[in-house]
Amino acid sequence: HHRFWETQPVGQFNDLGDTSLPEGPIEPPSLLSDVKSEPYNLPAPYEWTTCDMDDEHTCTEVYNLLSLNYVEDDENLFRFNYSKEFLRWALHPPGYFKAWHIGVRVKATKKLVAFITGVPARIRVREDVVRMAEVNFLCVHKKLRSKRLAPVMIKEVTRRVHLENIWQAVYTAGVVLPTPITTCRYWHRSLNPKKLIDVGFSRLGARMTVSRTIRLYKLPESTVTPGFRKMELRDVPAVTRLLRQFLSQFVVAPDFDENDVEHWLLPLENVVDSYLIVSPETQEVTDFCSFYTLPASILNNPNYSVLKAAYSFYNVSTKTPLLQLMNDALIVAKQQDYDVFNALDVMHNEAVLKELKFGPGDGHLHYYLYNYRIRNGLRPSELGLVLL
Ligand code: YNC
Ligand code: MG
Repeated sequence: HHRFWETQPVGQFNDLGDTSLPEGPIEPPSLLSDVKSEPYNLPAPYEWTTCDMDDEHTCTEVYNLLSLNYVEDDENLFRFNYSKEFLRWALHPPGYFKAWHIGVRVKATKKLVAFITGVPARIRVREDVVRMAEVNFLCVHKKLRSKRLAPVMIKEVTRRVHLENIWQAVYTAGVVLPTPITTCRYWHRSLNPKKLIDVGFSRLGARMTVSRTIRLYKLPESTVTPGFRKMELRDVPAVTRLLRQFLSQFVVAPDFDENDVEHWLLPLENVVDSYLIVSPETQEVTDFCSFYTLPASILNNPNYSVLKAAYSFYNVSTKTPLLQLMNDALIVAKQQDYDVFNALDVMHNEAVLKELKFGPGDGHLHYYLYNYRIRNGLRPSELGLVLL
């Protein structure tokens, strides 16, 4: 039973398998003049705030809230530790709206205690390119949980999205809500197995020793594909063409233009990294791979405080096999001292994860659309979208 979600225009569990329901928007857009012009009411001790992430003090407040209260693993060993640079990047794509970066403060002390964000995106669902909000970073301070603050925050971000004449959204969560369009699994590739075992991220396999494990995950010192190099500004047009062509095969995928590619994929230190392969013969960009940097705080370990994790982002292989391309990504991640390389089983990833010595994680990542129905549900391999 979902007291809040049952009231929202999302696919409901009861509707699953009902082939009479059409695909597309669940509710038509309202008139903009009918969108509530005042924010939703918060419980009396709290007030809304719009977070200017360019403001160093505000950005630090958001960083502190998330670093202490955002997503943890099931065993509470790790907590996501998005960096300030990462948050600014994630929240400032082309055409972003500052009003969609929403905080809640305690009136009396001005302490920031909750947060939710949206950023605009064009998402293609089959043939239709739909303007959507990507909603992320929903967080309520640990001391204010289970007080039904989250539904108010979701309604408020929805209101502010509607004010921009946008009526759909996409989001991911580790919890099951009505109803996922697909459910993906994270896979993990050890780069620093000794540390991963020490901090409880992985366990020593049966009949394995630490030294055998280190040997198992050893990678070459340098990348193997000729023409493999970091992406530069001048590559934006070629990467955009390559990526658009590649993403066109998936049922749900972003509709990236050159501005989006420059923002989301041009390397930004400790935030996002992209590499490509230029054919030595034709000078064409033939292949592309990328990952973003999302460290995790290691909770209660005497020896280590941070796990440095890379997350596979978008990979396009046309000439170089995906296996070799992602192996080169692993090699550069290892050179840059990442402890682990994570990837979802989206796009074509599943086919290469096992051979690259990724192991399946526990826990799932569910993908959702707001106010857009997809009839049958998708396989992870039909999804061409990675959120942060
Ligand atoms: C969640 N993650 O089911 P029902 S992911 C959505 N996403 O409602 P309360 C969630 N809904 O079931 P708490 C959710 N988690 O009764 C819980 N809910 O209908 C639902 N954790 O509210 C839940 N960040 O305030 C229930 O719960 C209702 O105090 C209960 O707060 C929840 O960013 C939360 O995991 C998650 O900080 C804030 O537990 C809190 O527990 C917390 O009593 C740690 O809420 C951090 C964490 C979530 C990461 C993410 C994506 C969010 C998507 C939100 C939905 C967007 C919809 C589209 C809006 C734009 C539309 C347009 C156009
Ligand atoms: Mg609450």
